[in-house]
Amino acid sequence: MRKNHTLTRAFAALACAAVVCAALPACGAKDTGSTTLPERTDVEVIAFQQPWTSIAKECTSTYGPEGVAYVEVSPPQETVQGTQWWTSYQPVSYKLDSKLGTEAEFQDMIDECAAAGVGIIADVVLNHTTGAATSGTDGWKEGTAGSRYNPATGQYPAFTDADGQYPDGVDAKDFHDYDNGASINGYLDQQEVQEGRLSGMWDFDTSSEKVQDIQSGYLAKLYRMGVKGFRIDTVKHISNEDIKGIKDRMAQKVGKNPDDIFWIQEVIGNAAEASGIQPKNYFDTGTVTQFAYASNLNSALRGDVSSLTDLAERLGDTKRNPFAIPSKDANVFVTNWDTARNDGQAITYKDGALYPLANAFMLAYDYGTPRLLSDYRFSDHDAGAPGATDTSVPAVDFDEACATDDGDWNCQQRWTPTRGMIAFHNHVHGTKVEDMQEPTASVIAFSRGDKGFVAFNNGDDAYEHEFTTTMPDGEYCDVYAVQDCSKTVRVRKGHVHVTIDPQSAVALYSGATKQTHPASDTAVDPSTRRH
Ligand code: ARE
Repeated sequence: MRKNHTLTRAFAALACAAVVCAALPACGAKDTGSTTLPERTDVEVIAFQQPWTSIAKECTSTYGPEGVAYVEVSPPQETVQGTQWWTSYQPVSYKLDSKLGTEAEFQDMIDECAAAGVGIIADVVLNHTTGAATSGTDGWKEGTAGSRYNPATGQYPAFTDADGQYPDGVDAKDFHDYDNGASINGYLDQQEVQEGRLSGMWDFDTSSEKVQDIQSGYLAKLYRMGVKGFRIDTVKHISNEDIKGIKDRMAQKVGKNPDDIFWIQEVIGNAAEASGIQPKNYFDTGTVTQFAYASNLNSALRGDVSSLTDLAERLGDTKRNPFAIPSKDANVFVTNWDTARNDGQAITYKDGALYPLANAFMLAYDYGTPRLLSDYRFSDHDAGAPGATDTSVPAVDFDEACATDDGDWNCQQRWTPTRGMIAFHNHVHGTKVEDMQEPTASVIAFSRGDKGFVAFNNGDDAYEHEFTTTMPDGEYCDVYAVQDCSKTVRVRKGHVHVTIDPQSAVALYSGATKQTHPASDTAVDPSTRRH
């Protein structure tokens, strides 16, 4: 059912004004006429393993008012059954009936998020279906929507297309048969990576017209429902020609220019691997994930944060580094769900204060489009979302889940530094990073034109210093520390004198001043705690 957008929008604005505005700098920043919505650019949050009904509510109460542009949802199609999170990455049909909700709930989520100003990005898995069964697990099985499939023979009759052109779905002939169904053993041979089986999963022959038709039909359906973009899983395992073929067909089906379709491709760059599977092969079809960004932040935040001064040049300048990804093509993140679960690969919520600090750097700096992660807490790599069964994940009430510091969910989307830095990011958009300063190895500071200033300290001691800044004189809210402007910082004649707490930051922007926050002594809502 379509929601009344005007009403929902008005409600979001009201909620913003009544509940969070005193605490949320972005509120009131841009008057769009009848309603007041925050500034919004390109910030994306991954709502990992969250049911559609829960995301819809979070769009209205949090993502919309705080200025998030996109929420990336876990794969929405039918999958194998199982409590583990990674069952989402083993599709058995493109029916929108998964552990995370039904097609009707998916549609409602798209509509409710749109009403709050937030676009949905669907994570889509096109490279493969499920693990090929070993002798102990042979035979027909059922997916989360009850579709039958046979992982021993490669029969997946429910992969039909919307037009009824392929009523029998797919079978073994529709998959690559590299080396008699061998799994990928290394990444030096492009053909092996793109035609072999990833972790033993049946690998679609994405060069075939039939497969491209079925998959582009699935994407077109999502687009027509209102999905605003796609995160394409495992793109380095699909040739760039095949990816282009699928995207072009999908664009044709929805009557759009392929260049106008937001397309984020998961390509894990690694200079030691085959040249045909590197990120640069995919710049023509969309943005690519910049895993080097996560690993650079990981080492810098645990060591010398001052080493980040030339990060954009190191990672983005293709003349300097043949494996670089230009800023406009890069999708950046501190961690995703994979790196978060692989010990030591990234800074995660388990690293305490370093995690909001790393995310704040990403939102303050100017390289790539930023992606945050809303995850649950875990100790077991494979564990599904709290309460997950073989076929469903229970709805999450984030007001409740985020009320204390030790709940099941990390609630990153509600932390004070997250809210403040999203607003900062949206406000300084279009300005350059200037006046870089690194007075010690554990401190780095810069301005964003005349619109923002930020200083980071990853050391164990507080650091007091007078920095220079290109911001005009004024008394600004420290949006990293507080939501209610109870802590301010003065800029005088291009100088700003601050004390930065250990493993913390100071952040100010011209949209959040003492004047725009009259209720500076308002108590902060506990559900919006820091971390
Ligand atoms: C699960 C089980 C396996 C089992 C398989 C089939 O864990 O034991 O064999 O099912 O039954 C996720 C999980 C996997 C899970 C899979 C399917 O992480 O554990 O397998 O879902 O349920 C490579 C790819 C990259 C991929 C990573 C994980 O290149 O695309 O591996 N990332 C995406 C997603 C994952 C997801 C999948 C793909 C599968 O983000 O969440 O897997 O859809 C080097 C290379 C990288 C390589 C990396 C790890 O760094 O450069 O390219 O990444 O090593 O091998």
